[in-house]
Amino acid sequence: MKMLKIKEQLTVDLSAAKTLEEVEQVRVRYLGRKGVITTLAKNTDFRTLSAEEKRSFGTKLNELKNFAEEALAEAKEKAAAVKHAQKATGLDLTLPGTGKKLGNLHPISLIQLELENIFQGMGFTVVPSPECELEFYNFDAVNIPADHPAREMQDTFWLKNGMLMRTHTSANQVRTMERLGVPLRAIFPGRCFRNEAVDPSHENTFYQCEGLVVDKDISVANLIAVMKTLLGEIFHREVTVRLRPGFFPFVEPGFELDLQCLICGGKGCSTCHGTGWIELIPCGLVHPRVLEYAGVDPKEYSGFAFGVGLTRLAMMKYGIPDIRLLNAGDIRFNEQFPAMV
Ligand code: FA5
Repeated sequence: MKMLKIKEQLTVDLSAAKTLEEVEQVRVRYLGRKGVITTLAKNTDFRTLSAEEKRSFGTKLNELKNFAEEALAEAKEKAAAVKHAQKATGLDLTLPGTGKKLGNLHPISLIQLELENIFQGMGFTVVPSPECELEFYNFDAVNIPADHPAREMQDTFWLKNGMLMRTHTSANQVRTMERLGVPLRAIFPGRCFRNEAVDPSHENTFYQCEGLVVDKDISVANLIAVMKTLLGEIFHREVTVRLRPGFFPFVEPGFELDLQCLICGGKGCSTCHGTGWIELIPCGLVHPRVLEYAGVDPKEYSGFAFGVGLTRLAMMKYGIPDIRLLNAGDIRFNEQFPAMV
């Protein structure tokens, strides 16, 4: 075997040797009395070599020996460290896998990825947004001043430094306009927090996906077209929705888009509180004052915004009757959803 080949083969053999015993076997194979490197000189016919070739052979052989000794010492050290860790923790990292499949995506992640895909198809940018917010962006910038009754409906968790856990993804509206400028088409999905009683459809920690479009001549017709596309793509079937007036200080006019409950088919159940409807997507045209807060001229630009209840959307899509199942961390629940791809 040529020296280069020996070097390559030694490297391969050592990478497969995980235990101290296996490393020792490799040492014997290469540097033992009858080892490949040891016998290299014996098997070479020096009579056929010139003085220069003999010198070169000697240098290369020494280099190979040094390489082998260093590589073996390193492998031995690694194997000893694994053995030590194994002893200390009882964990054997060299054991083969159990053959079990990889984990599943949580239904919220699944629905979020699906939504991102749909909106990206409509030219929206997916914008990351902070969960811990300044009071200004969560409330004042979306036209909810300190004395506004809407603040009471969204009580939250306050931090000692005066910041808060955001109550809605609308907190990112003005931030996004400031960052990206207008015109813009963006969604910002994420976690929200509210200090409220938990029941089958309310959690203190839940997900929303905000959408914001600002451009010239935006109207309610644009908003309805986007909502229709969204629901058609999400449910792949006929669903019944209703649009009714809704009040939010940061939109004018404002609407509530409700979905007929898919758990009970509209008859009334604990998920929909007996009403047959689930409040799913509050929406409306961006209030001029919000545009002004972001430094956008409302005479030139208009826009629409919506806040999809991502958690409730997942419940409707996958037939999950109780919101508490989503945060329970029960692996048997997660395993019912499509595996990770
Ligand atoms: C808002 O949070 C507004 N920011 C939405 C909005 C955005 C309106 C843009 C207009 C324009 P609301 O408080 O209704 O609105 O919450 C929106 C959705 O979040 C609800 O329809 C519901 O699906 C979901 N949601 C609200 N509170 C909870 C909760 N405690 N648990 C689970 N989902 C909730």
